[in-house]
Amino acid sequence: MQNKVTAYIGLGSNLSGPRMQVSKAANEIASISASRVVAFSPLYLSKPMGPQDQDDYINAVIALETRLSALQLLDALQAIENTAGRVRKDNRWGARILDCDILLYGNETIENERLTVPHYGMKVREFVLLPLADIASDLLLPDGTPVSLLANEIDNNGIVKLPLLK
Ligand code: A4P
Ligand code: MG
Repeated sequence: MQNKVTAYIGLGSNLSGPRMQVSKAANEIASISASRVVAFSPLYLSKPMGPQDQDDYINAVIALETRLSALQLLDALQAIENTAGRVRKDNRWGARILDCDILLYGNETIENERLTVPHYGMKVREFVLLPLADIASDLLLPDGTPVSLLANEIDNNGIVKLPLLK
């Protein structure tokens, strides 16, 4: 088994009870083998990126310490998406029950048929940068860019941080 790596996972949902979907996904991520959740950001309510004829999204980011390889982690996340009832459609950026993206995998840059890490959109998405900065304010991307700098500079697009549920 390989060394421990901290991976950051972006969660998004805008169908079938998005808050519940994201909370349920967080619980399932907590039971991924050889892994441990080290932080779970607040939930955010964000305007849809892409087609506007869809509901707002719930987004959050989880930090996961893992001994799985990046591809093993992707398999585990896709199984969680499938269990949630995710149906893959051809409509780019369309509504979805659950999206689990690997934003970062340690300090690695990965480019293969199944994975692009850092996630290709993460530097320009407020619904990724704000929750990520909440749980990893000192983090640098593999190219050296501070997450806090990106989070401070991004247009917030009307995103709202939700209060923690009591
Ligand atoms: N893949 C490559 N790199 C990665 C990675 N780093 N993490 C591959 C996860 N998967 C990765 O993914 C398609 C393929 O990407 C996978 O089979 C995997 O091998 P998918 O989840 O089936 O497709 P997708 O998520 O619909 O595509 P895409 O382009 O990644 O969607 P996005 O870019 O994530 O956009 N608006 C708001 N407010 N909040 C959102 O969360 N999300 C989307 C989806 C649109 N608008 C949104 C939000
Ligand atoms: Mg995805």
